[in-house]
Amino acid sequence: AEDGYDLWLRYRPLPAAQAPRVGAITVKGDSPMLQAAATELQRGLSGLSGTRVALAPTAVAGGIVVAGARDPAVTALKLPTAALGEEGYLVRAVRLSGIPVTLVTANSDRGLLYGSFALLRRLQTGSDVAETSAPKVRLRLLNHWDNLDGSVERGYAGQSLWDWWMLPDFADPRYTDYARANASIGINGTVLNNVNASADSLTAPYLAKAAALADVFRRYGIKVYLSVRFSAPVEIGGLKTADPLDPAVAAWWRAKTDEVYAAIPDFGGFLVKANSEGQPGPRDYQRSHADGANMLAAAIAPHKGLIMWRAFVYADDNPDDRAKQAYADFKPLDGKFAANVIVQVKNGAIDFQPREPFHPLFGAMPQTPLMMEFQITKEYLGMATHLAWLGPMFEETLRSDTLQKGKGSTVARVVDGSLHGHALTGMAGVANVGRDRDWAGSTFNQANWFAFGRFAWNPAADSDTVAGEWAAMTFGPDPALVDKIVGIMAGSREAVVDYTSPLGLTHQMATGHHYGPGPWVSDLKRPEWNPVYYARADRQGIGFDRTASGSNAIAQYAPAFARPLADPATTPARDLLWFHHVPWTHRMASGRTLWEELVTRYNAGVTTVAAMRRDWAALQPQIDADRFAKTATFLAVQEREARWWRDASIAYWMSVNGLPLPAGAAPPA
Ligand code: GCW
Repeated sequence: AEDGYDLWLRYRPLPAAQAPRVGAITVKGDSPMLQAAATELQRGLSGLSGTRVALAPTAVAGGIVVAGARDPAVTALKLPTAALGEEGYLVRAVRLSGIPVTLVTANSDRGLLYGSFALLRRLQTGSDVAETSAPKVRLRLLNHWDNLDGSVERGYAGQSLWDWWMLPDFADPRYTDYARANASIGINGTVLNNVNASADSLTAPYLAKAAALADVFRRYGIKVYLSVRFSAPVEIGGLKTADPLDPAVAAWWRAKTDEVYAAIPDFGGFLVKANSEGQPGPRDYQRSHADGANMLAAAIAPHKGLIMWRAFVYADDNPDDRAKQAYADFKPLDGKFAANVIVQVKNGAIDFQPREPFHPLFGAMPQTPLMMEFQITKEYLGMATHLAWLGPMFEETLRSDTLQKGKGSTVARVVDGSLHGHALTGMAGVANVGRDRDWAGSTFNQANWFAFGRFAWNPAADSDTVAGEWAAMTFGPDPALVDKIVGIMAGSREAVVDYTSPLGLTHQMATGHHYGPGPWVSDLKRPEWNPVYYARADRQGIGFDRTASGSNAIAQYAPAFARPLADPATTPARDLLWFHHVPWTHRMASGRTLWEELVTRYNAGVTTVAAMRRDWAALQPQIDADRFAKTATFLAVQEREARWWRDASIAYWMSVNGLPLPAGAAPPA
């Protein structure tokens, strides 16, 4: 039975006409990484062709050769390998010393591994094998919000993959499959533990466990990183303070960092959540985020390690508008961070909502490397059950033009470093994987993991293309089937926006677990925990005024970007209520009133999910029984809950505005 364990590395026999006919696989070199490449190619090609493909010491006509660009036979071909950099690859049909082969070449073993996976992907998707590619972003990392007790914060796919109890002695074979999946999409690092970090993760026993994981991941080109708790010197170091400017604190971190590197020589670095949601940080000692980051940066610099400092600050001294806080805290620190610090910024200024305008920090800190943080796990988008393909969300954010250096100053160009000339670049995705057989809680959630890797490799990637690749690898390369699956995926995130928080509404979900509607919630301790804080609905109107007459958050964007946002008429409808408080009678470009439009959007969300469900049902003959049934069940849940969201939200708005349900917009039963 298909249980989804294989993810997109599914390698089932292709139809005869498409099946690869490979003489043999020749991998020149025997480093652990090249052995991993050889094993993967053999497994993949044997699976896809339906016959066992042999490994051969020398090139065979019609075979596959994996060889570095400095191999004399490869050098003789004068291929454009210089442009591949350290991690890129080239796959091409060539004559190698006269023998016709498919060549995978690169400047490093890691590039050869990526090229091997790329070749398999091309075969799985029925594409021509020729491909030249290099990543545009240097750090392509998963962030696990995994706790040491095995629970996963905002995880919906079972317990943590990391069996801390059995580590370091027993390395579950699953760790290897995790590494294979990540390497296949170019992910080159993983932060093992939750940003709400336990200081214990830095104690000797846990460092040994992390080292055992690093030993498994290394041959797949994946470095290990840890989240650290800023007050660790107090909690596990016996110091009285964690003040970053206290020499004893700095000395403690230096010694601790040396200990980390003694256990894991190629350790990547630390990720820090400080002074946010109750976490300790430098502000506890009247020091700045830069003081904190730079102290850690100095400790790790001798090892060439990195500090990823999160800009998701959300502290008790929250100003008039939560959306403004990160910019207010970090913008003044531009240029003050050490060279091995990168500031990690969420895609939007609130918190991973179904839709947010891009975070105003992107493009606003030219002297500071900024990395993107996306959430792959669907905390606010229906967790495991709802089908929400995040490709369009990644694409929408990355293609947004900040206008900070004129037209074309896209978020993608901030993230890839080209806008302000930074070599230190990165993208982090909050992982959605756990111990479920299918890793991600649902088949379609696997697609979001895949998409994250593809967009981190190339922030200019195209969502539909990525969806097509994933669908072909996951369900087989029949173009008609792939088209239908891509069709189901394409509108799914917009549907979630529509049935939960249309037209720029945000943070309307129920308290704590964040599942299901809660627009009426108003009694939580902190104002910005309450949905009513975001919608600001009353008898006259709805929406959060972020123009000059309100919080003026729009002033945090480049003037050219902010200008149209000052007026509801020139604000995109999708962001209207994010930036404006408007009367229920406000006339939309569609000709409808805002109230009519809102109801129309809620209905559209439900209608789309119903259509997704019908389209999936029609695919039953083409999909294996188990994966078909689970998705069908989840889509039924999603349709029921889309109606719940819509009906509860509309009923609540009616209790506020006193308006009848718009004529002609009655929700379908
Ligand atoms: O989205 C919120 C989550 C918290 C999370 C926090 C963060 C890890 O609800 O669970 O904590 O963001 O990103 O730090």
